[in-house]
Amino acid sequence: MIDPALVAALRDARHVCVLTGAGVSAESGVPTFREAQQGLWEKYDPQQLATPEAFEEDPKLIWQWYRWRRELVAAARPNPGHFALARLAELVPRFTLVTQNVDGLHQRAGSNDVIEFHGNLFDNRCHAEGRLVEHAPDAEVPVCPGCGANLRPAVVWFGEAIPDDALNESFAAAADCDVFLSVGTSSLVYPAAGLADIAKENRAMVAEINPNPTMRVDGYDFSIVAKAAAALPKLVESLAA
Ligand code: BV8
Repeated sequence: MIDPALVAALRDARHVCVLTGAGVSAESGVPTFREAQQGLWEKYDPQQLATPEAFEEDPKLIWQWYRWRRELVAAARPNPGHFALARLAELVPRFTLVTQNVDGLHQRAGSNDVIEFHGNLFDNRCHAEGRLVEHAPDAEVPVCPGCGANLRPAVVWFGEAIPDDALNESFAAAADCDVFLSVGTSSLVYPAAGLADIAKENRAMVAEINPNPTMRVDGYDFSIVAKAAAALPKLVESLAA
């Protein structure tokens, strides 16, 4: 499953950068973005729900969707894929973990300094002022204690900019790393999907871990056609051996 040349590249690496997507949390029971719509949410397109327009049109509906996802994630546990990435950070001189996931499972598996490129499901932000609000009043649509505007989950919606720090730190890490791992992502959502290209342009070795190789894989150096919770522990074992 794991190409020895990839293990050798990881062993010689000064800096390893990893981008994860919904696939790394699939084995924790968190449906991927494409599979997310179950039950009463089946008839909704997540890319339509995860927009400021949808929130302004029907904040009650959008809050119901996020509460449903919060309950689902709160009941989930990190899987061996998450734990292997926390371990990998200890085995290389410099490690950067960028995630598109808003579930916080990397942190619960012990990963530090995770760059949450699309925000976090459990934090709240004032939709008008943009500032984080610690404790959201318990209401169908909680409002900002400061200005009275609606609060919303502190995630990045389609059409909204990636927070500057997350964007700049991720682009810098992709440009500086020797090995870039793209794990459990369909590589369709930008600018996250552009990080692997930046790594490639800067002569990093790029590997994809995905049971369904994406169309980008031809431009990569390694394609590990496997599930994250199977491949990542094997990769770390080989490196630690
Ligand atoms: C912006 C938070 C501009 C919310 C999310 C360039 C070209 C085309 C379009 C664009 C472009 N640039 C910008 C756009 C528009 C848009 C975009 O990319 N659209 C796409 C759909 C075409 N991008 C944006 O709108 C971004 N903002 O550009 O702003 C701007 C600039 C300045 C000022 C103002 C504005 C913001 C995008 C962020 C949206 N928010 N999430 C929430 O969660 O509610 S995106 C969300 O969907 C996730 O965070 C993630 O990023 C994405 C889902 O993708 P994946 O994680 O990859 O999951 P997916 O289900 O697709 O695939 C799962 C994969 O896992 C599969 O490949 C599967 O095979 C694999 N898998 C399954 N099981 C396993 C597995 N792998 C391993 N192990 C397993 N067991």
